[in-house]
Amino acid sequence: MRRISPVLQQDGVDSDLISLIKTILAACREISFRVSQGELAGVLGSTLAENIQGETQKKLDVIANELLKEVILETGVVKAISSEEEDDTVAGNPHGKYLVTFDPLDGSSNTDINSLIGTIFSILPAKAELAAEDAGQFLQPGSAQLAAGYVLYGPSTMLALTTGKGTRLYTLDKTYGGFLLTAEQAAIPKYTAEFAINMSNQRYWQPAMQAYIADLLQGKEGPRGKNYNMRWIAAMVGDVHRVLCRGGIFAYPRDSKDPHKPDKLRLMYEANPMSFLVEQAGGMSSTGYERIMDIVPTDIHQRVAVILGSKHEVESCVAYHQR
Ligand code: AFP
Repeated sequence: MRRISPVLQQDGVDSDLISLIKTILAACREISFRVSQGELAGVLGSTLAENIQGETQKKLDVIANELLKEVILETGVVKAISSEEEDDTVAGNPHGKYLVTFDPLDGSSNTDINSLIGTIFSILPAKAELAAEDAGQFLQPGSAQLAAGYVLYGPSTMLALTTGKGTRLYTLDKTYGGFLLTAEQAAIPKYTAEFAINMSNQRYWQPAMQAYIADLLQGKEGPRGKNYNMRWIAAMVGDVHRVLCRGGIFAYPRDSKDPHKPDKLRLMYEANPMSFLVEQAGGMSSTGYERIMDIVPTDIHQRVAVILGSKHEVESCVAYHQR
């Protein structure tokens, strides 16, 4: 089985970008170890703090954020970072070539129940004309991403990574300490009969999503003519991993539950990197009205509606929005 560097070299990835990716993965290996130690390492439970998103931070959120921040800034090739857990961007080397955004621990409410969690990251080109301190650096559409990936801390620790030449899956070999290529190319089936959505929000969705899910629930007897199954992991990283492995549609649509927060998922830390991975695996990603990776952000902590997965199913869902 092949290690990461030769695979990325073969894909023609810049050597600085390769070492940046490997540095991020070194931090993820450390997070993986601490996660696997659980209560023994005293990493479970909450802190007393809230992050910029108004969510209570878990101890692991803070640990993972500090680990990633430190190693990424030490590389010297990064001009600035933006983390879901930080109010503001953090400046690095003024001459750095790259920007990194990350969600250090996605699905953190799963930590205390020993369920799936992960780290999501995205790498963008730095803008030479803007200072490292300028958050405007990050206001680039997802289509500008140079690389994106997640590390899933599950029964095995897995990495999904794209640099724009397909999406590859790697598994952490804990005996040798590195990630080995275990799926050359993730390929999301075009058709599916599985959906993932938080059904408890149903009454708050917009009419298009209400109608779409209502039709899926009618199964064989309804307009879609087949029975659908449902899954919900409450960690996007786990739901997207399932979609990459066997297809499906994942949605976190706009809702009216909290008028101050119509969308839940974060564009730069969750939606863009996952959309890049999904598109590179032959899937599709949309808000229902536009391609997610075409959105030009106006704020680093912007949220967005997300519908992604098997191409034909996402197209069907988008059609309900366009009616
Ligand atoms: P946290 O990382 O704050 O736990 O949020 C996870 C998440 O943003 C995303 O990964 C899940 O798909 C979604 O929230 C789960 O939301 P529900 O609370 O509605 O299940």
